[in-house]
Amino acid sequence: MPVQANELPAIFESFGDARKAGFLKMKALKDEGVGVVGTFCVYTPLEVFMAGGLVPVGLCSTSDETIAEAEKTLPRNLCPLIKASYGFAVTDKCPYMYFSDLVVGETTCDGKKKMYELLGRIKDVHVLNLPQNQNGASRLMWKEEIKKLAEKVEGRFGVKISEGDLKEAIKIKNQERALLKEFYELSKLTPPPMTGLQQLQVLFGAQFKFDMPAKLSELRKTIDDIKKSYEEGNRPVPIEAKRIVITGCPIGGATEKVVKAIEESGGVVVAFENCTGAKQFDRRVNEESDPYEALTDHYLNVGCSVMTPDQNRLELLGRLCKEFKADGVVEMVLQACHTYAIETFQIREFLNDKGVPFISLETDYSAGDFGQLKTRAGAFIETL
Ligand code: BJ8
Repeated sequence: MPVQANELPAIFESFGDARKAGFLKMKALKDEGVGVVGTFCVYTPLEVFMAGGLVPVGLCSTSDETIAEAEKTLPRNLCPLIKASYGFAVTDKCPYMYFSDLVVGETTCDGKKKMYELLGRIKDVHVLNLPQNQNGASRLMWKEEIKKLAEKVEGRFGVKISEGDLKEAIKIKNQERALLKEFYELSKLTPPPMTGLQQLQVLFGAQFKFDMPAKLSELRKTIDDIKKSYEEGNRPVPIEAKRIVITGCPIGGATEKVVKAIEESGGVVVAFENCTGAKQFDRRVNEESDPYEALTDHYLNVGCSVMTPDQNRLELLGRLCKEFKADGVVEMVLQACHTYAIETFQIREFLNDKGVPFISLETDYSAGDFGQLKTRAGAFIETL
């Protein structure tokens, strides 16, 4: 039986609309003279911008609208996230890119770092030199990169970033992490109190709410409302729905189709291991130690296939499968994403050992393969 996405609509509405509604709010912030920094990756230490009184915003594009334009410059056989992000920059169609005074990229995958060279011709781009592993020497290098970023921000925006400012920013960002974690952990319940699409609306939408105190209280209210509704007996998801954990490339916008395909085939997504979900909010930054040390440890330890080896992704995925009582794991790999596509082998092996069924689905930002995704997701769920 498909899960009901129409329960509790009001609770999720404001997050579902957040990306669009945020355009005007960002314009108002710009009019007030607030500096904006666009970012692409979960390795980027957002606290540095917050400490400088700036507003960070995620720029990863999630629609295929500008891919044709991007392909005039970039090769066709490239990850859609990279093509779309570049496409929105050259066409000026993404207000967040347009409003960004500084764009911060990172040397994660080869496609992104080469794209940033071209992006640097149209925007002020600063690239963080992200190490490829998480050992001691890499740690020293990453700490230097974070310090250099703070210097860049100070110079670019004429602000001073003290250790006290950083500590304050860490505290505030940790509050957001804790609330988002408390929110998605509601889906540990059987049946979960929300569909995966509803969970995704909040996780994805939260990044486009720029008034932090208002966002924190809205998240608190969302959690309390969901709990209350569940206690009153509302069950938007049937108990027999198969519990799925999603892993792989970032999900949102066009790739929501993968969640839809699962949830229209008798499954329910209970957790997102990827960058849209737990990978961002599972851990908190240490508030006691030196802020640069704390940020270095926190961000370098993000589990992503761009790291070699990538032990931390396995650790988080294994934990989520256990805690959310997963019946199966679905991986989404974006076309031409080599690091995730290769790592599929290790993920399958890891989950096989644990006895957790697994399927990997490759897709892009087009709508054309929805039928195929649904057939494959449906066949997988039938076996669970
Ligand atoms: S921490 S997942 S945001 S790198 S999908 S552009 S890897 S070819 S998005 Fe990512 Fe940071 Fe990792 Fe998260 Fe390249 Fe792959 Fe495209 Fe990717």
